[in-house]
Amino acid sequence: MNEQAVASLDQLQIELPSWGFADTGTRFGKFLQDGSAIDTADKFADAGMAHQLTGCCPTVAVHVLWDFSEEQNAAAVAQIADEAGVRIGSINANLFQDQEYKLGSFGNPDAAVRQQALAHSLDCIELGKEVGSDLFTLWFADGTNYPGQDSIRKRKRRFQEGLRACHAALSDSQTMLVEYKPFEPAFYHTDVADWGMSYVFCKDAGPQAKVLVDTGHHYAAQNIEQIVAWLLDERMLGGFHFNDRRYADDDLTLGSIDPYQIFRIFNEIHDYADEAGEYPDIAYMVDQSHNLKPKMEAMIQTVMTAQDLWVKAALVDRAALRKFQREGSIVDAENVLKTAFNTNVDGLTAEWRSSKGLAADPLDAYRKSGYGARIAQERAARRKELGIQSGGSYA
Ligand code: PSV
Ligand code: MN
Repeated sequence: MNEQAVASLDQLQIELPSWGFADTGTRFGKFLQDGSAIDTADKFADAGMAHQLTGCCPTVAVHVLWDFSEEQNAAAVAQIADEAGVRIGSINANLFQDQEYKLGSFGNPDAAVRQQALAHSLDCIELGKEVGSDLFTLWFADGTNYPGQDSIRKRKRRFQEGLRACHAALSDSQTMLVEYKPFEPAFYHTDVADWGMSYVFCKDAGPQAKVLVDTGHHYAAQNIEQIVAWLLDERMLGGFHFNDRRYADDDLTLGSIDPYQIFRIFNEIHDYADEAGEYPDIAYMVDQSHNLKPKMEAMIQTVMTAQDLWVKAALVDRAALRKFQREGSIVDAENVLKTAFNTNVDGLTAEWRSSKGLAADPLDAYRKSGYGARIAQERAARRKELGIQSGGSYA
């Protein structure tokens, strides 16, 4: 079982977000870090370093408005990625920042704004084709803040129209991922508020549309592993955004609040694979922007946590679990999960890393590499030259 669990780590390729390396914060404040990325090349360099240390983060998610520009076109960003030893991963549309989107993008009551949102989405799909990225990711800030502000049903139909048009533009190899979020920035109703709405939209749009589960985008008591199990069974789970949450936001480190929950999610994936004979095709992506933790360390910590919990979930004794489930031995069945969760897997993750020529502890290797101090010094100096405000001492 141990060997299988170690080998299963090959299935867990984790995409890092370009936006996770730059200075970001909450709407109340940003705490700047000297070592944070100033430009796209910095973001890719950091992601490349994280991949070099962990061996499982070969792609980087990009946010179109933040990573591409007139001067920095698809070919230029692809070249930056190549130089950093990684590839461009999912293409994330930005349908929430422009002034026109005050009343929404795909759901906007004004047809001209909906057209603008669609045109941007189609550009993202084309960009994906140009850089060889097969994932097109959609998250919508759309919704309303007050009862009566707009027709919920009309907005739903406008969304269906837009999503169908996106799907029609996909190449055969492209998948469109539709993310949901219960609230924020819209607080009365959100157009894609939960997995059911995302599922309905995807089914309506076409076979290449799948649901994206951001682990932070759920109400507190929601059973996320059940959502995952259902989506797996329906072959509708397209990907994850990894993070954790406490109250309202989604930017805490994966597994920092409730590691057992992530274990239970991974358990559903291993269980599915055990039954199906193969792992499902899922995009595992990090979506975290750290305001307090040093960004590189937080990213490496996230990847290591994901690997730990993945291996623990792979250690679940499925034969025993099925037997206890058949017999109705609830205590024993639950203990099968707990035993796996409580197993120390440091030796197993180290074994996988050593088979790839990696250090047993990537975080320790990062700290010893001096990379953090180097980027803090170099970027602080560059900020000074550019006249950009510099941050604190975090590396
Ligand atoms: C929204 O909260 C979200 O989770 C979406 O995935 C965005 O693309 C990402 O954060 C970055 O804003
Ligand atoms: Mn997300």
